[in-house]
Amino acid sequence: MSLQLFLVTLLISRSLGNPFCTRPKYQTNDYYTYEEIQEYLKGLADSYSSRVILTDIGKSFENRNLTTITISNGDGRKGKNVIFIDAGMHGREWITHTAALNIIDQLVVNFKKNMELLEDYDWVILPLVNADGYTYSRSGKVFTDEAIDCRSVTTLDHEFKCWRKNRNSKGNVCIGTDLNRNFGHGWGKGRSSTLSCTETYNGPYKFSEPESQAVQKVLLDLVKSRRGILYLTLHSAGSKILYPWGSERIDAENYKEHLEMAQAGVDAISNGKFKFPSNYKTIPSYKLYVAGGSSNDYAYKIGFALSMTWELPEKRGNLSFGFHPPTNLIKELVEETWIGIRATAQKVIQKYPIQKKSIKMVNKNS
Ligand code: 0X9
Ligand code: ZN
Repeated sequence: MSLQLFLVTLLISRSLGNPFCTRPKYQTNDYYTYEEIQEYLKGLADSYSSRVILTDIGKSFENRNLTTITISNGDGRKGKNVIFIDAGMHGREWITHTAALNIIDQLVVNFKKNMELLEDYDWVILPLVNADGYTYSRSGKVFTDEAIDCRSVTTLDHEFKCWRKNRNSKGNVCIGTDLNRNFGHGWGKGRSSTLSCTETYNGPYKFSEPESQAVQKVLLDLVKSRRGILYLTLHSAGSKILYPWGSERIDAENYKEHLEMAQAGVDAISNGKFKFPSNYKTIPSYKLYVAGGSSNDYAYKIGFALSMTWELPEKRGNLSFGFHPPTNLIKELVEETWIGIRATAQKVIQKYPIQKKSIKMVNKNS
C-alpha cells in the first residue's frame, strides 16, 4: 500500500469505523442474551472508537455490569444536548432491549444515513437496565415463539419468562423489586405495592436498588450539565407513548409539546413501509393508570424537557404476543420502533436546538 493510500484508508477508518477490525453485525433473528449484548457493545467500541464510548454506570444486584454506550459523530465538540434511552427495565420485555440495540446499530453502523441526528446531539443508551431480571426470565426452557399469557401463569417455564422485577433477594419474603416503582418521584402512589411478593413491589425505600440508582446517576449528571433534553424509556407491551405525569392526575406543563413530539413518531410509523403498522396511542401516563416511582416521572421532575415511555406493541395484525413477540417478527418490530423514534428525535432536535435548551427547566409540578 502506498503511503497516500494508507493515510486515506486510516482517515476513513477513523471517521466511519475501523475496516481492519471485524465490525460486529447486529442480528435480528433472535433475542440476545446479556453476554451477547455486552459483547456486541464491546465490538462496536473497538471498531468505532472515534464515535463510541462505553461506560459501566453501576452493577446489578447479582453483579452484572450495567453499561451505557455514548454515541457521537466524533467531531470532539463537548456540551452537546443529549437524548438518553434505556430499555429492559422489566425482565420479560425482551423486545425492548432488542429495539435499543437496533437504535444503536442505526446510529453507529448506519451512521452516514443518520448523521444529522448526531450533529448537535449525543445519544446515550443503556440497552439493558434489568440485567438480572432479564437473565432470569431467559433461564427456563428455550424460547419457542409461543404466546404466553403472563396474567395467568401455570408452568415454571412461563414463570421464568414472565419475570418482571429485579432479583434483589435481601431482607424480604419474596425476591425482586419493580424498578419502575422505585424511582424518587411520587414513590408509593397509585398502582404500586409495599408487599415484596407482588409484581409492583416498590422496594423498601426510594432508590433502594442498584439498577435504579445507576439510571438515577446518569439522569442527574445529564441534568446538572444541562445537556439532558429527551429521556426515552422503552417498555412493552401495549402500543402507547406515555408522558408525565404518571403519579398523579395532572398534565405536564408542556404536555402539548410531548404530544407533538410523540405524534411525529406515530405518524412516521403509520406512514412507514409496514403492512400492519402498530397503532400507537399517545396519552399521559396517568390515563393508563396512576403509578408513582417511575423513571419517566423522575426524569421529567429533575429537569429533562421531555420524558416518554414507549410501550412497544403487544400484537401485529391479528396476532397477539404480549411480552414475547415471535422471533420472526423481531426485525420488523425493531425497524418500526426506529422509524418512530427517529421521527420523534428529529422533531425534538428542531424544537430544542443547542442554544435554546434553558427554556423549559423551570416551574415544574412536584
Ligand atoms: O407499569 C409500568 O411500569 C409500565 N407498563 S409495563 O407494562 N411496561 O409494566 C407503564 C408505566 C407508565 N406509568 C404510569 N402509568 N404511571
Ligand atoms: Zn415495562
